[in-house]
Amino acid sequence: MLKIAIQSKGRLNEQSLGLLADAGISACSGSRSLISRAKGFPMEILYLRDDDIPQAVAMGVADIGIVGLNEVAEKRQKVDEVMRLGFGSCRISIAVPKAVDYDGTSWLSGRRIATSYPVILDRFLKDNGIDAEIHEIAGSVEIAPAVGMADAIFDIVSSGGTLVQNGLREVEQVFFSEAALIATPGLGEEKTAELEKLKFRLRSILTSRGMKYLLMNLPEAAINEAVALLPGMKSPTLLPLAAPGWYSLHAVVGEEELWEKIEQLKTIGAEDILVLNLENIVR
Ligand code: PRT
Ligand code: ZN
Repeated sequence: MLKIAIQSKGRLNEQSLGLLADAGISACSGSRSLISRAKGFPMEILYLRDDDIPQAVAMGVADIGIVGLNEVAEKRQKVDEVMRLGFGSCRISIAVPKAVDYDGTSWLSGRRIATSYPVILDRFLKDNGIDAEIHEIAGSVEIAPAVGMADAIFDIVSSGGTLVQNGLREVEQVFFSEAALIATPGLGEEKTAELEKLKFRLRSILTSRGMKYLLMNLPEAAINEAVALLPGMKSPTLLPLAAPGWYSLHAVVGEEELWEKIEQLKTIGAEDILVLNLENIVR
C-alpha cells in the first residue's frame, strides 16, 4: 500500500488534502495524528513538516509526497519529481532595502544575505561568481535588513506584499517553485502500479481545473460560426431543441478565454448561456 507524506499544517496542507479529495481520496476524520488510513484509495497518509518530506521520501519512509519544489531543491535529497500540481506557486528572490542603489548582481559581492535557503542561494552566488556571506536564519527573514542583521535577503515571494511592508525591493528572481508530487526512486512493481492509478486520477483533476462547461441555445444559422469559435475537445456537441430552428450547444472552454467567448457567442445569436464547473476530464 502506498504511503503519501503531506504537510501537517501550513500553506500546502489544505490544497494537498483538497486535491486528494477531488481525486476521491479522503483522510479519515479526526486523524491529524502522524499517520492515517485514507478512504477511497489503498493509501496511508503521513503528516510531516514540509522540510522533512524530501528526506522521508528519499529514505522510503513515505513512498510519495506532496511538497514545494523549493524544499526539494534545498534539501538535495534523491527523489523523483513525478508531477507538478499547479498550486503553492512562489519564487525565491533576492530583495534589498528600497533605498539601495542596486545595479546588478555585483552589488551583492561582500554583502551579508539572510535566508532560510542557503543551498539554493549558494548555487546562485557560485553560478554568478559572487563572493557574499550567507547568513542562515530559520524565520522572519524579511526583518533582517531593518535590524542590521543583513544587507539583503533571499526569501520566498508570492504577491510581493511582505517585501513592500518591510521596505524591501525584489531585485533578482532566482528559483520558481510550485507544489509537486515526488516519489522514492525505484519503487517496486506493485507500488509503481498503484502510483500510476493515482497519477491517472490526479491528471484528470488537473486537466479539468481552469476549464468550464458551457451550455447555450443557438439558432441554426449561427451553428458554423459557433463551431469555429468553440473547437472543444473534438468538436462541440449539438442537440436539437423541441423548438424548430434552435439547437443546444455544449462545449468545454478554458477559464482565461471564457468571457471573450461568451461575448462573441452572444454577438452571433447565442441565448441562455450557462457556465458550469467541470469536475473531471477523463481521457
Ligand atoms: O511547519 P512547516 O515547516 O511544515 O511549514 P513552513 O512554515 O516551513 O512552510 P509554509 O507552510 O509557510 O509554506 C509551505 C510551502 O508553501 C513553501 O515551502 C512554498 O513551497 C509554498 N509557498 C507558496 C509559500 C508561499 N507561497 C509564501 N508566500 N511559502 C511561504 N510564503 C511566505 C514567505 O516566506 C513570506 O514570508 O509568505 C511570505 C511572502 O508572501 P507574499 O505574498 O507577501 O509575497
Ligand atoms: Zn518548513
